[in-house]
Amino acid sequence: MSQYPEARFLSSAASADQLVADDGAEVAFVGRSNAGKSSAINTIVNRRQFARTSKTPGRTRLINFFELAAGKRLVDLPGYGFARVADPVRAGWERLIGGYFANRGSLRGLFLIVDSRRGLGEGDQQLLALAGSAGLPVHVLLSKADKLKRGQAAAALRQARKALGSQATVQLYSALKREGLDEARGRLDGMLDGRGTPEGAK
Ligand SMILES: Nc1nc2c(ncn2[C@@H]2O[C@H](COP(=O)(O)OP(=O)(O)O)[C@@H](O)[C@H]2O)c(=O)[nH]1
Ligand SMILES: [Mg+2]
Repeated sequence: MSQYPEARFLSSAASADQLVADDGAEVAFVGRSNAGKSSAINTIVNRRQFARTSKTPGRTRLINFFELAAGKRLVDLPGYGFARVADPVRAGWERLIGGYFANRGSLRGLFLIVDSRRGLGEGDQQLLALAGSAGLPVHVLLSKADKLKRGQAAAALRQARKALGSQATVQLYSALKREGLDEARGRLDGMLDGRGTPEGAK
């Protein structure tokens, strides 16, 4: 699977007019603050500090664009669900992300990062609804799976699959143990190459 050795940071956007040119194909990573999004990006792209990991959740409020290869981008969206973020900031988030989902021609799909110990939260459900309205395929990474015992992890996967139904594909993922990498990379490449949802993936 691709590891994108030429991957590089492009730019950050704080508003819709700062997005990079809407051509080629891109996949956006999104999730609750602290879910493990930056860690997932770093392992999938195989760079230690590509997207920064943070112990201060909710700090990054920007859309960060990375070029993986010519005409292929990975987009790191700001996290949500952080209690200390004030309401006006939250409203700005919804406007920025909602507008981006609805109007971005090059956006092929979303990776939704969900802490496997917490399961799908309210913010995740809202995100899934936004993605559904925009007709975007979603792949869920149940992150930090190394923190669960094998049986618990299997139960978390079953439960998420049931809750998601046909809204998204889902897998277990551990950035720490580098588990689930091949499946995640395969799904990322599939979205970027326009192969859609793999048969029997749900
Ligand atoms: N045990 C474990 N910890 C993880 C994993 N992924 C992320 N973390 C930790 O969870 C915290 C938040 O991770 P980060 O990637 O910054 O989350 P983000 O806010 O969603 O970008 C950090 O302390 C990470 O070290 C994982 O797979 N296993
Ligand atoms: Mg992060």
